[in-house]
Amino acid sequence: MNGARSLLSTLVDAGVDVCFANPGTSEMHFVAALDDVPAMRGVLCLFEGVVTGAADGYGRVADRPAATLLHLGPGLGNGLANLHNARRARTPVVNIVGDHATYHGRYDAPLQSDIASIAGAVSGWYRSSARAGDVAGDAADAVAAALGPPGCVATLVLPADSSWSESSTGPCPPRPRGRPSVVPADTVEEVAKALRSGERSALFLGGTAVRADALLAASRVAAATGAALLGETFPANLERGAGVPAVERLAYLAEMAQAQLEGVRHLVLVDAKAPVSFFAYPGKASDLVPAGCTVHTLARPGEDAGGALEALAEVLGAPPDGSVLAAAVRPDRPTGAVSTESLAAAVGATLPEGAIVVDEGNTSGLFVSGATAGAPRHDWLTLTGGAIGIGLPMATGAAVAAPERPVLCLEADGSAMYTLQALWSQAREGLNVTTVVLSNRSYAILNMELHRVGADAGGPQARRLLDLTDPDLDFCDLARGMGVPARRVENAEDLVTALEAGFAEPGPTLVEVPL
Ligand SMILES: Cc1ncc(C[n+]2csc(CCOP(=O)(O)OP(=O)(O)O)c2C)c(N)n1
Ligand SMILES: [Mg+2]
Repeated sequence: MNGARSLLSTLVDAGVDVCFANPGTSEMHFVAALDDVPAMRGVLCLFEGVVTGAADGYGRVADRPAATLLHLGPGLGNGLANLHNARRARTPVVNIVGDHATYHGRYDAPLQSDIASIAGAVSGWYRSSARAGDVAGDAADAVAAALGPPGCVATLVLPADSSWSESSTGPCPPRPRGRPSVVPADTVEEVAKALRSGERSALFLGGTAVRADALLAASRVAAATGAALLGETFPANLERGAGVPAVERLAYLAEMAQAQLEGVRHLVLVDAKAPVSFFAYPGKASDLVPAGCTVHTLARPGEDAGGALEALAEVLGAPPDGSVLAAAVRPDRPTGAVSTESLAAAVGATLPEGAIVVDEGNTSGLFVSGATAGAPRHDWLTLTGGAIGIGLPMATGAAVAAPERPVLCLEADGSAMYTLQALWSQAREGLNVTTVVLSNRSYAILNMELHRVGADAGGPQARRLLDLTDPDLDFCDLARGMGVPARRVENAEDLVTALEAGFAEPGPTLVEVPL
């Protein structure tokens, strides 16, 4: 057995059985070994940003890593933005980067580059397997590191000779799975004391604390103490909808976030960082914690946030059935023109039970969250790291992780164009993804930011850099060219029909919504 085969077997034994891949010559033995280890599903993606975004979406939904396969430094670099988003989401990813054979490096062949530096920007764990006999053990370590908790991008570099040479060891059994550490009772007591003070308080929830079980406990705490429930602006995977306690997300715009936090004297972080402004603006605050507010940390990443919230609820004497659940309410099916409001209502009226919503709708998607608050229970995946171009790949990975669940991808037009190739992988793999392209023909948010940062009003040259016309993008033609059926809708009735058809039919569809 060569190193590549020992790698694939080790990954599969550790529960990593999907590999999103864009291979090159140095990865050929890995590719060849896929036929020896059929339990590993290889999914070809036509750009590395699709590979890495799909691995992120898979990990957020499956709670275990997918593998990537990337081609040396340039392939890794192409995938970097979505690895950055995965790092922010604390998604487990086993990031495999092929490299030249160890002895070839000193010749400085054209594809030679500083892989360690590129990987360093996003990796919580990094190793290069110097010998074929090391590969399996390194792979088992990579899976354990990726899983954490907290999850991270674990980058394993696979030199071509480590891949093709005979392994002295064969596959390696999985490492014991790490457990989240228990939050000390003292910490819980200290937070309970702050919440009992009678001063205005809020729980600030992120990471694992926005999953349903943790939200149930958080809601008990809120009901017992009057504390507000606030969520991170961009959660990795927020469970929401009818029957789940609702959490208000902190607004993207700093002044709106400041209004939400105004008067809060105790801010309790639960698997979240203290809130900061997304960008700096001249003359405005970066730190959004209000003056006079004490920040308490109930659970850090890697700690058992759900368990800590339950312990807190117990210490506070909150009744077990004290959570407040979102009621089942849907907007009426909208009629008339398509607008950001009728788009939101159409999604709210049709979203099926168990759906996964991938939200890269940006400015046009603003109202969808409100319109789906009482829709049947669903997951909401967002742009954790602010690096656009994740939506279509993330939807691809989510659909591979949960083939029985419909995936809705709300995708702004500008962001769609970064990684549009994901549609081809969705068609090839027959994934049930309904992509709604929000075609406002603009980098709309940047038009707004131009003013907010205090830059000059923006003349024609500036506007030309923020505008997506001339020529217009035809998303239906683009989708069809990659094997995905598509239609453009001109009114809300057609949008409702298109969404229902998209959810019901297997395989991908794309709906272009001119806004
Ligand atoms: C990787 C990356 N490149 C560039 C940007 C800067 N950026 C932020 S929003 C945006 C345009 C968004 O346009 P679109 O996706 O159409 O959403 P809209 O603002 O129109 O709602 C750009 C280019 C970014 N956030 N990430
Ligand atoms: Mg746009």
